[in-house]
Amino acid sequence: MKLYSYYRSSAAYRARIALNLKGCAYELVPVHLIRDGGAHRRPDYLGVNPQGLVPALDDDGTIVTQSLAIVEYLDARFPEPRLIPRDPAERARVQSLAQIVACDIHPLNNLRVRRYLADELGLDQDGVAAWSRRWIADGFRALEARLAQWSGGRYCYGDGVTIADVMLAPQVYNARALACDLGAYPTLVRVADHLATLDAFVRAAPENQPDAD
Ligand SMILES: N[C@@H](CCC(=O)N[C@@H](CS)C(=O)NCC(=O)O)C(=O)O
Repeated sequence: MKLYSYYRSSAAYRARIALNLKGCAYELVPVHLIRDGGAHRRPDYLGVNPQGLVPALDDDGTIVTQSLAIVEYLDARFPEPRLIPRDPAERARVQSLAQIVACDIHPLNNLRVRRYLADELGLDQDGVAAWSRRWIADGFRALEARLAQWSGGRYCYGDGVTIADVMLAPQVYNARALACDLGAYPTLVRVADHLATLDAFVRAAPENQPDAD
């Protein structure tokens, strides 16, 4: 398998965690999002993902884009450890946690949105950072309420790793990079701190990627 990835991309970080949890060997294909205007905008990469976003997974010719779809694909293809429970209620719960991050926090804060705020709407660096912190706080408030009900203390849901953890860890990493105040989210922080000790998560971290510069 090949994973098109950029070390600082939190969506690619999710795919790396899932691949590691599943014990998959994969070749990492770096796609630099900044240098020379961004390799993700070049025709060769648009042939892989017409959205021009990382990550993209190539499993022997089967291309999967969108990190949630990549995690679901890997979970179907390599069932252990199961990241999406079979039970309909549990499944819906972990998906709802995952989607708070992937659908409601992250899309407001990705590179192209931050560039639009800076380049076209004229926000300065502090303004762009304040924007990101605002939407992270919004999502984290809801996550904290849910985790306080559903977490066993080490994972988002119950006592095992799920797709919700795969989404949470990179988002907390980003929040810390943006100096967000996480004081109001003790359960979320406890879970994230535990996840950060796990081998699959450590190996997926931005600073441990071969393309980190
Ligand atoms: N919903 C997509 C989001 C992918 C995404 O936004 N990737 C970012 C990096 S985290 C990207 O490629 N950004 C390039 C850009 O915004 O120009 C997913 O979950 O895979």
